[in-house]
Amino acid sequence: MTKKQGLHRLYAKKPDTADELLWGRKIDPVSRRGFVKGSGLAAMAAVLGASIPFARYMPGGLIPAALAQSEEPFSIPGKSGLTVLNDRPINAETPAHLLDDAVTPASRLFVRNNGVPPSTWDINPLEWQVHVEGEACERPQVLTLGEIQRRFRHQTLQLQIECGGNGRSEFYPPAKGNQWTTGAIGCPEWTGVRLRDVLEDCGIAENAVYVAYEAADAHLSGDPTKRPISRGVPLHKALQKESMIVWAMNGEPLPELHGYPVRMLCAGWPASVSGKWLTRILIRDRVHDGAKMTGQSYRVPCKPVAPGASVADEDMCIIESMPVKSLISYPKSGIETRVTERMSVRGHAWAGDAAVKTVFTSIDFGASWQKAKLKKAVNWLAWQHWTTSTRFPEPGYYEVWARAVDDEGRSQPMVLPGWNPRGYLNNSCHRIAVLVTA
Ligand SMILES: Nc1nc2c(c(=O)[nH]1)N[C@H]1C(S)=C(S)[C@@H](COP(=O)(O)O)O[C@H]1N2
Ligand SMILES: [Mo]
Repeated sequence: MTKKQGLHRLYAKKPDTADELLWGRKIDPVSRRGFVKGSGLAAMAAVLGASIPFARYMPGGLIPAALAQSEEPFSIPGKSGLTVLNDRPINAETPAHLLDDAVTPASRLFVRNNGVPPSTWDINPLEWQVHVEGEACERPQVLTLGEIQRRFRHQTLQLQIECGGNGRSEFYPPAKGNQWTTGAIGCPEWTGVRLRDVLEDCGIAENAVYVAYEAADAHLSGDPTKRPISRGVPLHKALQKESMIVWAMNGEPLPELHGYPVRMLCAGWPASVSGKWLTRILIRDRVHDGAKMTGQSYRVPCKPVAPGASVADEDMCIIESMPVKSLISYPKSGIETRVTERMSVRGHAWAGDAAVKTVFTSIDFGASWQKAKLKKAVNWLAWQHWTTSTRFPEPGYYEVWARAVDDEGRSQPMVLPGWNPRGYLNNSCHRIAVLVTA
């Protein structure tokens, strides 16, 4: 474990030096390409336990997936195999191979808490109150969860939620915050009512522009006047028929960690807009200005900046739809297979508010790509499943890379996407290590 982190740190600080130190790999400062050769190649092969047939395509500064990926034991009740990033507040992510289910079970959904969750074990969920109000609300109401369930039409949808910071750990210079790798994503099935129906019942005034949530969790400082998080979405997103107020996940009451008894859910956007332990819905006449809406939170530079640049608050724009992305959920990175065997590979792909059009895989570090079989989403804003199978030309160390393209032609990048101060929106290709034996 320590060794692996050391490796990451080494690469994060000085990728070129790390490369040279470990494998004698020199990187061309202009093209950013570097190829492992000679004794460096031998050293890398020794560490990986096999020769690397496509070494000539392997980019410089790339930590082999076999070394880059690691797991830690879990310690959160009800969460099996998740990697705990910190425990106050609780944050945990799911290793890629544990996200293989079509519908993410509660035990495998990542947890992101900004504050201290309320204690809800002894409440009567039907009496939980949600206030609907705000400058642009015509008929403010206090609705109990029981009333919400009685008065509005129910719907069940499979919807993906992904933390805006998923993938943050790869950015350099590093960004502060949870060092998510690939596991802050999931796609459970949710039951509730349309947010729109509730908003309309309370009257959306002409001047409404934003819909925001407030919640029952407490600020980490213990200061009751401070909120840990209170975010929202523009009115058009709140009115989308997939935007919901939910009380059940996969047919069960929401787990406490995921917002019991009720949460807001606006899929396809940073999951921070999906408020857990919902107490208040605000129909606002301005862009919401709650905790983690302003400053640099969940914002990226409006125009691209150089890595490490400091960006003024007024030049930061609120993140809306998440970018196109995919995950290899089978096999597990590090798998061994025989050269005579075809290996099946599968995973999921999603694209924020858009749909995924194509998924490609590569076994030669992105030099060539094969199209995978891709299914349509079960409903809008659910992730899509893809499968493919591949043969390896000779024994050795390989990486399988996956790359999704959305219906507007936008592709996942093979290298890191635009650096930003808080490390959001890393949608670079997921990759796994494969050892092929004779
Ligand atoms: N009330 C409340 N809602 C919240 C948060 C929070 O800390 N408090 N975290 C947000 C963030 S940043 C994310 S990524 C998602 C995580 O949802 P999950 O823990 O159910 O996976 O919840 C969002 N909703
Ligand atoms: Mo998040």
